[in-house]
Formats: sequence, C-alpha cells, structure tokens
Amino acid sequence: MKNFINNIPKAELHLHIEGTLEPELMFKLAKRNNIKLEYKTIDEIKNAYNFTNLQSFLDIYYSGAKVLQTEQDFYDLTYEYLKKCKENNVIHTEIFFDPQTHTARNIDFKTVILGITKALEDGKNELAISSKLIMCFLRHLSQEDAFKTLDEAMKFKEKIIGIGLDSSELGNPPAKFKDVFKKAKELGFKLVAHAGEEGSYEYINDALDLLNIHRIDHGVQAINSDKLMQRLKDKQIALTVCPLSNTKLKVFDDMKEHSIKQMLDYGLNVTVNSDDPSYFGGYMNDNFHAITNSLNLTKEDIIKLVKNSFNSSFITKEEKQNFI
Ligand code: ES4
Ligand code: ZN
Repeated sequence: MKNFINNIPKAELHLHIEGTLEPELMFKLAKRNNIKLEYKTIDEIKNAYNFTNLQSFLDIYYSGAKVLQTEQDFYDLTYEYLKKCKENNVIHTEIFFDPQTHTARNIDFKTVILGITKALEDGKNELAISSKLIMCFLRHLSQEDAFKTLDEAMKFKEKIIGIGLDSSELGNPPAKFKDVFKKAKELGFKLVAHAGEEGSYEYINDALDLLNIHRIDHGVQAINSDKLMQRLKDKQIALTVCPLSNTKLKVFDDMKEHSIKQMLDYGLNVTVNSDDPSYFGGYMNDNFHAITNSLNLTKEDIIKLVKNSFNSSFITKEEKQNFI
C-alpha cells in the first residue's frame, strides 16, 4: 500500500506556497537578507509549530514569511516545493500565493509573482511538473484591500488562473467579499475559497451562493448538514481536503475522527492536499499515508481520490492530452 501511494501520479489542488517554507530555507534567507529570526536553531523553529487552532498557526506563518524579500527568494521557495512534488510523484499542482502578506511589507507584487512564475517555468522544463497559480485574498483584511490587489494583478493576468480566499475564517464570512468575487468572475478568473475549515457549514453554502466558487477549500464541516452533503453530491463540487492540516490545527483531535472517508463513501468529490506542508508535518504522500492508516482506505479509495484531483483541476482539455 505504501509503495502504491508513493508511486501513483498525483495532482495537488490546495497548497500555499508560503506554507512550504522549510526551517532550513528560512534560516538561509534570514542570513542572506540580514533578518533577525526569533529562533536560534532549526529545532527551536520546529518546536514552535505546536498549534491550538488556525489563528495560532497563521501568526507563525505570517511571521515566517518575513524572510522572503527578493525575487530570488520567491524563486528558491517555489523551486524547493517543486522538488518535493517530484519526490511525491505530484505531476500537476495548483499553487496559492498571498500577495498581501508581502505587499504589506513593501515587497512589490512584481517581485513576488515573477519569482514564483520563473520557478514554475523552470519546474515545467527541468522537472516536468505542470502548474497553475491562484491568487488568494486575505479575509482578515478589507474588501477594499482585495480590490486593490486584484487591480495590481491585472498586469500579470495571464499568469493567474484563479482567485481564492484564505486566512482567519471565523468572523470573516464569504459575504464580506461578494463584490470583489463578482468582479473577478467578470474578469474571467476561476474562483475558489476556503470554507468550512473552522467555520460552520453555513460558510460553505454562502461561498457557493454568494461567491459563485468552482471548488471549496477544506469543506470538512459539510458533514454537519445533510442538506449540504446532498447539494455537494448532486453538483459534484470538489472539496480540497487537507488531512494533516486539520489534525495539526485541531479541526479534528485525531485522524481517526477525520470526515474524509465518510464524505468519500457518501459520493462527494473529495481530494487530498497538503496545505502548508512545512508547518503541518508532511507533503502529499504523508497525507495519503496518514488517512490510509487511520481510516483503512482501500486502493480503490486512493484511485478515486487521485482521479477526483485531476478531474477537478483547472487543466484545460488540450493540456489534459499531455497527461495521457
Ligand atoms: C491556511 Cl490552513 C489555512 N487556512 C486558512 N488560511 C490559510 N493560509 C495558509 N494556510
Ligand atoms: Zn489552505
């Protein structure tokens, strides 16, 4: 089973590039950019990754991102992740980036996006990994700030396939971003949003009704509403589930309590993803191993999960030919 999981070609649909910053690279970039870290050793960093909820993680995640300063830094961050894709047999990945985390520190939007996309081009040529880029708005900031970010992104429109919504869910419902998502849809972007991670299943309904999204990121709280489960099944809306993230952030106390197997058995279009692998203790294969061991998944389950990812990706029909 272990080899089966490791060897099967996979697609990843929920991955924050800032969440792939490994402690080793954090140290290297801090040194290169003359930034003082709060930690003295790699072990000290790893010991700080003891989260009690989403916010306790986000505080450390935003703080870690401060070492990213130059285009080369964003290139290195992205290329390191693509090497992990290769090791995990992830052949296609759809990557989130959070421009506001960087523009708020006076790093140019251009620096961020060019560093990331140059690495993606090299990753395609040198590692044969195909990719798409999704720009997320930080939901703890205002809709006005999101509009400004969308405006800045337009210079690089051809590099961005979609728009997402992440950061602190509680208290920042989908309704707050209704207008900017409407604008993004008119501009031709694909739409996704984090919903039903810590927040109630109502946020999943709202994300579908008010934001018109194509996929739900997380969505694990759907299990608490029969009506929503039926809706997600009927429409085959993809859920990008992140098992190790959910246990690290105490959405579920134990992997044995995770809802992914129940959702899969019910017939939902669920996928497996790594979210912020450097912070949550594992890349794609680790996520598959964790649910397989705790929830007794079969080979058929694994195949279904992997197929769901490719089918729910934003790869075009023409691009799909390359995978066959
Ligand atoms: C995130 Cl796990 C998670 N949830 C919401 N926003 C995020 N940004 C990065 N990781
Ligand atoms: Zn996420």
